[in-house]
Formats: sequence, C-alpha cells, structure tokens
Amino acid sequence: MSLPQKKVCKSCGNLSQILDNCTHCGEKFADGVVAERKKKIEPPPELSVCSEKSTTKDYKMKRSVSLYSTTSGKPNTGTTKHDDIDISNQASNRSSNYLNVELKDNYVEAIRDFDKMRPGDLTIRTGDIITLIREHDDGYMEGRLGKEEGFFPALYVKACNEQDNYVEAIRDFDKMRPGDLTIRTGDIITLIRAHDDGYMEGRIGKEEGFFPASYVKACNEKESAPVVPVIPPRKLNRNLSFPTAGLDQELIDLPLAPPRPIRKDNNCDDVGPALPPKPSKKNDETIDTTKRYLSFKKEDQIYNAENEDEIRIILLGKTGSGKSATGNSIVGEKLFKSDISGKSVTKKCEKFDVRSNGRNFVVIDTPGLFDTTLSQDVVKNEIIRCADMSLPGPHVFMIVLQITRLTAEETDALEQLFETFGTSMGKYSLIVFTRSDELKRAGKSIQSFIEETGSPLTDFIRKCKDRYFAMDNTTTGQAKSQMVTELLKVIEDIVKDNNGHHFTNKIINEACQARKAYDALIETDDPQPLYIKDEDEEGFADDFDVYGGDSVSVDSHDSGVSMSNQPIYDEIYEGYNSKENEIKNLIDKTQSKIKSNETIRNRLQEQNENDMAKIDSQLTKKKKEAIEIKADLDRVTNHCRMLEQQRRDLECKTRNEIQEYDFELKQLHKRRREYQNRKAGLERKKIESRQKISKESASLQTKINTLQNGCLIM
Ligand SMILES: Nc1nc2c(ncn2[C@@H]2O[C@H](COP(=O)(O)OP(=O)(O)OP(=O)(O)O)[C@@H](O)[C@H]2O)c(=O)[nH]1
Ligand SMILES: [Mg+2]
Repeated sequence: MSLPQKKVCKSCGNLSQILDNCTHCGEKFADGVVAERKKKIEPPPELSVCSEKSTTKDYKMKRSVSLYSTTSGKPNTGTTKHDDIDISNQASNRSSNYLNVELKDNYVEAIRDFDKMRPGDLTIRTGDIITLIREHDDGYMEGRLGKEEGFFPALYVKACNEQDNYVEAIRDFDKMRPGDLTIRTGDIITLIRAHDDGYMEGRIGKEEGFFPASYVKACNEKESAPVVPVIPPRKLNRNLSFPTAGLDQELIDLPLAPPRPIRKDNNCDDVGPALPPKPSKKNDETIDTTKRYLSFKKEDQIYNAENEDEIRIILLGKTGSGKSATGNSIVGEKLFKSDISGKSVTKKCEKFDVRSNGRNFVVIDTPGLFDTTLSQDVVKNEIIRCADMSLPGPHVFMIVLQITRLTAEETDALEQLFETFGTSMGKYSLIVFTRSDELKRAGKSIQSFIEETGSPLTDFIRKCKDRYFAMDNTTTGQAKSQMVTELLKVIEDIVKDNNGHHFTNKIINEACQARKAYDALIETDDPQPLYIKDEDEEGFADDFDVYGGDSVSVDSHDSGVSMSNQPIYDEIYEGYNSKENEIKNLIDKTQSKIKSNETIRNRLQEQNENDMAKIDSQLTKKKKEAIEIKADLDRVTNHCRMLEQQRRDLECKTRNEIQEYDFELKQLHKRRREYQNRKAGLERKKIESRQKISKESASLQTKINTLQNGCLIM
C-alpha cells in the first residue's frame, strides 16, 4: 500500500493531492519539488480567505487543532457558554500554531490485529493509529505505536480517515473515573470532541473516553510545558457523576445501611446517659459526625489518660504525596504501606509508634483525604477515624505536600481541611515537602522553591506559622537518621510552642465522649463479649468501614438506665434490633451474591486460562511452522539463486564459445575460397599447358613427318 505524495501549495498553504497543480488554488508547482511537510503553518491571515480557497474539511481541521492548545501549551478553558463544543464550531481567534493537518497522512489505521512474530515486529490492534516511519517494498511497513517501533504488514492497515483529527499523548494519564480514557505517552488519539473544562474526548483502538487536554499535543508539535500540568476538575454532569477514585466499585454497590432510629424525646438531657452503641457485626459508623459512635477495636484505643511523654502526629495529604513514606521514615521501619500507584495505596487510617529521645511518637497515617473525588462522607468518615485514633487529640498535623506546584484541587482541599478542623489547626500544623531529593538534583533550595511558587502555598505556610520541613524519604543511613532527628525536633518545638497541649475541637471532643461512653459500657455491662466475631467478618468489616451505617444493636440494656426511661430505651432497642436484622439479611444476601459471583468468576477464569493455554500452544505450533516454512523458503530461494547464477555463467560461456567457433568457421570459409581460386587457376594453367603441349606435339609431329618424308625421298 502506498500513500499518495502530497504537496503544500506555497500560494494558498493547502495540501494538494496532485503533483502538478494545486487542487485548491490551481497554482502550478515547480517541477520535481515536493514541498516538505510543514510542522508549523502560520495561520492564514483571515479564515474567511482560507475558507474560500480551502475545502470545508481543511478549515474544520485547522480550527479544531487550535482548540486544544494555545501557545502556552495549556488547555483552552474557553469562555463559551456551551459545555461541549463541536470541533467544527470553534472560534477562529485562537492561536493556530498547531495547525498540522498535512501531517495526518503520516498515520495509518490498523484494520486487523497483528501479533509480533519476529524481533523487530510491532504488535498492532484494530483501530490503532500508527505513526508511519517508512514503507518497504516487501509488503511491510515500519511504524511507531506509543513508544514501540517496528514492522507490520501493509495489508493490515489502511490510510487514515481524512475526516479524523489526531492528537499525541505527551504524558501518561490513568483513568480516574468511569468514562475516562487511559493514555500513554506517544499514543495517537483520534479526537472526538473538545470540552471547555480542559478535557477532550477521544478514541484509542476500541476505547473511547475523556482525558485532560494538557496531556496531549498536536501531532509533531514540540512540547512546550516541561512541568506536569494540572488535571482540571472534570464536570461530572457529562456522564456517570459518582466520584469513584480511590474507592472500590464493589463498595459503592453495597447497600447503604439504613438510618439510625431517632429518639422521640426532644429533650436529650432528660433521657439519662448517652446511649452507648454495641458494636454490630460491621464497623458501625455514621456519616453524621455529630451523632457518631465509634467502634474500633479495644487495642486501638489510645485516648485514656494523657501521656506526658506521648506526641501524636496525624499525616494528612493528597494521595501519593508521600505520607506513608514519611511515616516510615519517622518510625524507622517500613510499617506503613508505601508504593508508586495510580490509586490510593493507604485505604484506611493506621498508626504505629516509635520511641525517640525519651518520648513516644505515635504516627497516624491517613488515606488521601485531599482527593476531592472522594465523597464528603468518606472524607468525614476518615477524619473521624483518625480523630479517634489520636484521642485525646493530635499534637501535630503533618500536611504532606510533594514538591510541585500546588494544584487548584489541593488548594481547595487544604482550605476544606482548615474549615473542618478550624483555623486553630494552623498552630498544630507542619508542612512537610517530600521529594527534596528531586529539588536537590535540580540544584534548588526549598526556600527558593517556595519563593518561586508564591501564593497560595505561601499563604498556607503562613497559616501554619511558617513551619515547613523538606524531606527526602529515599535517603538512608546517617543522613536519614539526622533528617528524622531534625524533624522530630521541629515536632517537639511545636508541642512546646503549644505548651504541651494537643489539638482539640468539636470532632475530637465528640469522638472522645463516644469512646468513653463505649468503654464504660464494655466495663460495666455484660462481661460476655458483646459481639462475637465470625470468620467472614474481617472482610465485611473492611467493606463496611467506609460505607458502614449507623445501625447499633444492644442486646442487653439494663446498664443503669432509670426505670422512667426504660420504655423509650425498649422502643429504641426494638428499632435497632429490627434494623440490625435488616442489615443482617442484606449482608447474607450480599455474601451469597459474592459467593455465586466468585464461583462464576472462578469458572470463567478457569475457562479463560484453558482457552489461553490452547491458543498459546496453537500459537507456538504455528510460530514453529512459520519458522520452518521460512527456513525452507530461505533454502529454496538460495538454491534458486545458485541455479540462476549457474545458468547465467553457462550462458555466458556458451556465447563465448559460439563466437569463437563462428570466427574459426569464417576463417575456414575464407581459406576454402582461396584454395578454390588457386585450384581454378591451376586448372586453367593445366588446360593452357595441355593446349600448348598438344600444339607443340602437333608441330613436332609435323616436323617429324616432314623429316621422315625427306629421308624417304633421299
Ligand atoms: N524520590 C522520592 N520519592 C518519594 C519520597 N517520598 C515518597 N516517595 C515516593 O512516592 C510514592 C508515593 O508514596 P506514598 O508514601 O505511598 O504516598 P501516600 O501519600 O502514602 O499515598 P496514598 O497512600 O496512596 O495516599 C512512593 O513510590 C514513594 O517511594 C521522597 O522523598 N523522594
Ligand atoms: Mg499511604
């Protein structure tokens, strides 16, 4: 398959299909010169002029390209009122520096799947857009797909649809929500639509979805922004609006727990002590922070008497900012799970402690609470959980930030955090910048980074009483222990500045009250365990600790409740029990659904594995056959070549011999002619001699006769 050559018309700037005259303006091209493809075409002076000369399609393409990138390399957020903007209707006043419609014939589209058969081949899948590098005359093409380059059969691809527009991924983007499209650097994406929220919609192979416009560039354009750009918050009304990042879809599918029964009595003070919860078979947590009862395991409790030696630290920050790694650096061991991942690694709060300099440092790690894609309820849940773990209150909030620009999302989340805990949180906060190793490699200091970054980062640092610390969690040995010692010193200074007091607010107080009430019940009530753990519970507890409901059941309730309040309690307990039963039924149903799904999944997996194994063995066999056939073919080809050479040699030799024989024959003919001539001469001479002799003999005879006659006479 060969792609038609095209020329760029110098006169109108359009691409011409033929090589003699421009198909758009009719201008004649100079002979033999095929114009180079233009990487960058200056925008036509007026689009109206352009539209006169070029086709509607060209016009549409050019404008569409200018849509997703401005000269700064940032996405066009646009001011248009419409949510979705069709490419063909874009405003014409944007920079056209990215016009590159001519480059589209550099691409071919895969129409069949092709699997790499030999080293150097390129695996392609139907729908892939491949950047063409070279065409070979053996029916193969050479192309690039993402970062891979290699050969593929020309018959497996077709020329790209002229109507399509393409962009090239310049950064990896992992699907964050349903409807997103995962893209990898180098991927060529067929553009479907650009949106005014900084997102685009595109297709790779058979997959379609959204991706940030700043993660792609117009094809063959140089990337202008070296820093990883901000992923803009995507408008959720476009499709499934439930934010799921960091959450398991299965959790979302679980039924929400039914609401907690409400007391009929309005005067809460009159009904005796706060109603303590009995832990249900799930971790029962309500989303309502003010009425929440906590049900953590007894061994997790640390709220008891204030321990003078103890400093409690809560690590807060965005997913992947390095909270767990910082926690590990402090405790001196890899106790918190820390890893590179597109998803949240830490799923729920965890705590470990370490003794240093005669003090006990309790470190509480949290999931990425700054992730605004998490629902408010989940965030609240986790805030309450970490509040409970830090009871009677944390001494220090470590706000962990990576050394990069503060995104709008992070800024919002930080503000939200200060709103949740109150501005007094600043007195107890320390901003920790991780990845100072990278800063060091770039030859910068933390101070210069902060100065360069400016507001709103500097505003937050100010709110935290100008306390920040640069951390390199990759360092080891002496350097690490020195860094951690310095960090602990800063933490101790914060505690000192706050006269040893820990942070407290409404949330912490409520958590404390609930915990006290709960423990009072455990101690004074039925010594039998209130809740017997069953085998499956661990898994369910995990499932419900995010979406757990408020259901609380108390089997035994004669725990100092006055007789006057007994009927109210009976009514409440009844409500609780019925709700508990409902939840139990839901759990049973879910459990059996899980089991049946697991069975189907296992069966499918088994089937899949068998099929895969069969296909693999067939593939191996076919590959072997192909290799053998190829070897045979090579052998036969070599033999043919050899025979051809022999034939040519023989032909050449015969031709020479014939020439020699011809020459000799000619010589012989010549000689024969000479001999014939000589023979004829001799014949003539012989005849002449014979005539002469006969003449002479006649005259002699005459003479003899004459003499004889004379004698006789005499
Ligand atoms: N180079 C470098 N990498 C770091 C540093 N701190 C953390 N990382 C890396 O950053 C990645 C994320 O770190 P985590 O500690 O898992 O981040 P997290 O904030 O706990 O993330 P979640 O648990 O998902 O919320 C890991 O691969 C760490 O090795 C640092 O100071 N320097
Ligand atoms: Mg973590």
